[in-house]
Amino acid sequence: LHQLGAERLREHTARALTRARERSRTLTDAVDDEDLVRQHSRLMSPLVWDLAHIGSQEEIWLVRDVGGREPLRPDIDDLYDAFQHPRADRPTLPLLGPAEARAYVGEVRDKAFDVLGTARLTGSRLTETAFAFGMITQHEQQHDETMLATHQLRRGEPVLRAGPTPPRRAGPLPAEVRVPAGTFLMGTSVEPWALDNERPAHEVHVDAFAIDTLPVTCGDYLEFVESGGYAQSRWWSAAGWEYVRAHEIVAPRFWRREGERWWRRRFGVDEPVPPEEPVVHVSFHEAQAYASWAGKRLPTEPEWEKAARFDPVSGRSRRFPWGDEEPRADQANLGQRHLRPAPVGAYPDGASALGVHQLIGDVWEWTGSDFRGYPGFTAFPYREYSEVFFGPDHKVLRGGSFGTDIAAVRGTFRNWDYPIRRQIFAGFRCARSI
Ligand code: AVJ
Ligand code: FE
Repeated sequence: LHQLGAERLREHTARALTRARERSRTLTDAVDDEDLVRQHSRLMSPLVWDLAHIGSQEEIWLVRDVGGREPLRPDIDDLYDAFQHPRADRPTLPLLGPAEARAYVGEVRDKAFDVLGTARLTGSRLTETAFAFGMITQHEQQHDETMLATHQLRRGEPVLRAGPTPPRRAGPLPAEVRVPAGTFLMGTSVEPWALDNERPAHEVHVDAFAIDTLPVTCGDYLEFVESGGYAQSRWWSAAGWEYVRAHEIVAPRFWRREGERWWRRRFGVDEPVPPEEPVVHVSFHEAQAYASWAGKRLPTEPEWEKAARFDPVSGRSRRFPWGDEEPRADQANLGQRHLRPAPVGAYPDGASALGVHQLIGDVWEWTGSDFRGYPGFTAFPYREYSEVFFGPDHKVLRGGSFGTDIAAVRGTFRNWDYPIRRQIFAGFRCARSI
């Protein structure tokens, strides 16, 4: 984006915004109005809240802040401020109805395009490389992934459609990749749409480690389940053990045992647990317990990023595992193109320089690290994006899932959540020190 002229940058940005809106529309038009306003889980907002919240953030940042235009609906700022109302309370608020919410986001988008057409794309950090537009594009895509998770929690007939995933294409792969000790450049100071928590770039020393070539599969995970892993406290942290006991958790979310067989529900369809797919809908605690049962541990965040970005030949850190180019469909399972992770080995063209597969796409990967600011972190453009979440309460996830758009993931991208959360599209891979 740094290289694009202003006109090309405008076009690129407009296309990214439009793609996000098409996806929001798919997710919200797939269900009837009653379903849009219903709360499908106390962990989630009604879909109609997400939709108007997308518009509200766009109004605040693009229309008012960058564009300097008059507010459209200052009266609803508070309703759609995520910090004012916890998700569980959102259905009781006097929210915009489905028709009003659709009209509102459309009006905001018209104004935002007007601003994009006239804004100077240099000068301030918000307009440089159209950052504010990139931030809002990513914000909409993040909520689209959240809405996709709401769809997964919703009961009833399947309403979303997508093509089948590619089969395994890779030949036999080593179980793990060994990474020698040394420094690499972590984070970024140049990625145009990188968010504050990815910045700045900084040298990090990483001790020698080994990391799994592939994410942990359902088949792998089933061995842990069948060997009584959920009933043996020795694999679990104190907090993890307390959590699975208190909630009587015995398998990943959406799994169900019937006699000798395990089934899972996937967007309204019941199917046998697919042994070759990365396991998904596990909490950090479950990931950690599996890793200790396997004699390993979760990778730290620097280990994960080094495995993904470090090129041992040039010594550089790449934007993506495969290089600096945006993801292609044969490199990563992203963007809700498929409604599930692909089998392991499906994306040999997406492997990193070190030979690690499927780091981007398929499933978010829990790391062992707390969410914290990098050395030199400065909150931008608002403290509530990242900074207020720093600390031991949130664990970092990396790499994006099948439900993450290409605009909202890259080698430096950091996601975070509570260690008990399982409704997100999260899996993991293991690592160990050598
Ligand atoms: C980065 C996915 C943790 O959904 O809470 C959405 C993204 N921030 N609106 C979230 C976000 C504000 C955030 N995550
Ligand atoms: Fe938001």
